[in-house]
Amino acid sequence: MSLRIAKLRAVEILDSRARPTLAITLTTPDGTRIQAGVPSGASTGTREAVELRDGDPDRFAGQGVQQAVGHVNAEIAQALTGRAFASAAEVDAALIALDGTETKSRLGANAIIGVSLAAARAEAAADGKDLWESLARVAGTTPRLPVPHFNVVNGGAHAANNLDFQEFMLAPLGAPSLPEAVRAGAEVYARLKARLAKGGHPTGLGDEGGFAPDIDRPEDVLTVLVEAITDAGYTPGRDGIAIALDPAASEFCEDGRYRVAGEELSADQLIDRYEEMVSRFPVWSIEDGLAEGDWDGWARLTERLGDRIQLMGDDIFVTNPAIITEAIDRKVGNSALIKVNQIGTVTETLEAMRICREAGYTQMISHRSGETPDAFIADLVVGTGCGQIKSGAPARGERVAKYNRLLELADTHPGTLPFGVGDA
Ligand code: 2PG
Ligand code: MG
Repeated sequence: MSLRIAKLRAVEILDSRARPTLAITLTTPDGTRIQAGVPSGASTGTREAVELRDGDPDRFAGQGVQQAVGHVNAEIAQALTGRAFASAAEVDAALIALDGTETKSRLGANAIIGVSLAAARAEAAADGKDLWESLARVAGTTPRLPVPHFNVVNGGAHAANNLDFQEFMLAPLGAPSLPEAVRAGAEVYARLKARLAKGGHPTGLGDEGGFAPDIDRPEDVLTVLVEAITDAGYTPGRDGIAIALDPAASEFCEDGRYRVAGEELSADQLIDRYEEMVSRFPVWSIEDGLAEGDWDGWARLTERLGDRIQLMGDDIFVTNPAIITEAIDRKVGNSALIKVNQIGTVTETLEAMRICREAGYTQMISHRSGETPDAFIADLVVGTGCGQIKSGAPARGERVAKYNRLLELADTHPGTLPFGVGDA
């Protein structure tokens, strides 16, 4: 296979939060146009690859991405066009070398990931394969349809309510198939809306399409969720619909103290609180239960709850192969959230996932709170067979684009793609 880029073009577009991001168009010598959209987070880890933002207060309050766009259209296009690459991994290596920084800050991780996503698609096209099949070949993995994790209640940095925990997700672990899992998510979402309205809570939405009620205690949200699951006719728990949390604790941690619903807790008090939640509610996974800098707290959390539930690192691991390796050594967490733009290339993303697989750490592919309709991550989760994805609520176009792509793959590959979380 030979991957050639005839033309590379970036445009400044808007993401789902009215903030600028990049759309990339890669044109191959035969005229095929391949596109990619770049996601962007709000509750970011401090060690993520660095997005390049213009900082010009007169445009988009400093959030413009004209410099990143300019880098794609000039320096990156110049370096990549007209060359024959043996693989998308070679394109990624060229991007990393061209940028020359540890954090992709010179050309911008947003510019680099956009080109990397397009290159992965170009590789699939050159091979005559679907993107998920091509990614499975590159990663050496067995494809599988994942359990979608629907973020139905939003708080923290994603909503203007009093809720400190950022995400409450429905995980239909017991669903017999992907379409049934999607149906379960949508049906509970509707019941939840009705329950919240009945309880006098506003049913406005947060950034990821989940409801943003003014409920401040996480336990009270969990109670309503269990009621909504039951209302919709499902069984709360791992045989039916379980719950996954992303407190995004870095956002409410200050000087080693955690502020939850007006209370100030130590890491150990918060761990006690999680233990109680896991006992009282069908919580099967907690992401970023403690802050990204609290490695000792994380180790204690893992010791206490690691054999009962999934303890997933997002802000703390930032999809970084070196950090994940350190975490495995220090017995921190047992699972990693995977976001392509946290590390900045598809190749490094696949490497982070390989390290997790070899250590028995589970993985969940994730969207960002700022999204485009690009459904790349749906193909990524299927190809890598890691069994879990989160893409927000079963509502809003940029969120359901991913779930709908999964539905399409389930329909076109009946019987050949297994469904479920699988093994680590
Ligand atoms: C998270 C993500 C995605 P953001 O914390 O897991 O839900 O949020 O993209 O804002 O970092
Ligand atoms: Mg997170």
